[in-house]
Amino acid sequence: MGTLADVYTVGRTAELTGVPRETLRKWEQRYSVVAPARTEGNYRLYDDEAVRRLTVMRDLVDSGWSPREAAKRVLAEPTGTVSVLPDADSPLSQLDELAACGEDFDVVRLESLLDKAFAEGDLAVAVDEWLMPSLVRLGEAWQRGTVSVAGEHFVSAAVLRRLSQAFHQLPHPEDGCPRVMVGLARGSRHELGVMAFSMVLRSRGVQVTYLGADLPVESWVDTVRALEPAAVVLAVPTVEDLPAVREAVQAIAPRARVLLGGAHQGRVEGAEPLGHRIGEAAADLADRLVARG
Ligand code: B12
Repeated sequence: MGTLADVYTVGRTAELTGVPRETLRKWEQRYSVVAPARTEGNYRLYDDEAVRRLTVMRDLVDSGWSPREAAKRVLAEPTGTVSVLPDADSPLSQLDELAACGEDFDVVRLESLLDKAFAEGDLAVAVDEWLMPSLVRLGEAWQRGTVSVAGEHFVSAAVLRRLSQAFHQLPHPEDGCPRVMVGLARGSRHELGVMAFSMVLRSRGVQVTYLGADLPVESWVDTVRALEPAAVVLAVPTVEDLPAVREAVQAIAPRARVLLGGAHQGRVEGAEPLGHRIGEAAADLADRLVARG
């Protein structure tokens, strides 16, 4: 993150989330999913975190949840993850620790926190129950101003290092295993979700060709042609990523199956949404591909 987040009017928020204005007001008044600030003229102003929450809420409602249940889920854990955690002493139950490291720049504490979380057994559980909710808290701390831009970069860089290390250390899947290409569209830099997804996918016996952030559409197409993967996975972490992801999906879909993750995954036609739980989605895709292969 660089500068402070933008704010949006109710009309713009309706456009960004695909939720009609009336419904936005209802979700605020009945379920308190968001608490928009007001202008002097009493117009509502929504911030980026509100847009993200409303988008996750809309996805849950679209997939059959009642608004009441969806709101409870979004409020319990803003990522839409379930907050049933192992036990109080486990690092997995300490969701504010990661953000706290962004305040004191203590690299020893940060790296040992990451090591402990990933040593707790199932990688998919560590990602869904701890890493992703902790990253949301980090974003909120940045928005409140308790974590600086440098603090947020310090933490997210360490997370990327740790995920990359875990990925690297996993055994290579055998020849003939299904191959999946994973990365982000042009201009898109929120890499931690796709990297975590790649790590879990590889741990389940899939050959992952990880292409990283900010890949131009022409490179996606050329590489899909050359490698003929069983599937291609991208993410839509912010609303600003939508045009580039839509362009990439249109170009790739005639050649390969495209699947999407990230908060705004439900807003792209021609691709299959993977849901909001990275570990579960990766394990599920691996099962589907390995069973077929
Ligand atoms: C770390 C971080 C960064 C780092 C990223 C480092 C890296 N190497 O990845 C850096 C510093 C680069 C960064 C930059 C920016 N950031 Co930033 N960032 C974050 C932060 C704190 C965590 C991001 C993250 O990894 N989230 C992962 C999960 C937690 O997020 P998610 O997208 O909601 O996804 C959920 C699911 O869909 C699923 N999921 C995610 N990915 C995938 C992938 C697959 C395959 C699957 C199945 C599921 C899945 O997991 C999540 C949990 O359920 C978030 C806070 C937040 N709430 O996310 C802000 C946040 C995403 N950033 C934000 C902003 C505004 C920016 C900047 C525009 C700031 C600026 N002015 O420069 C730039 C844009 C960069 C760009 N061009 O893309 C906003 C985005 C709001 C919006 N517009 O939609 C957020 C939400 C902060 C906020 N609360 O306002 N950022």
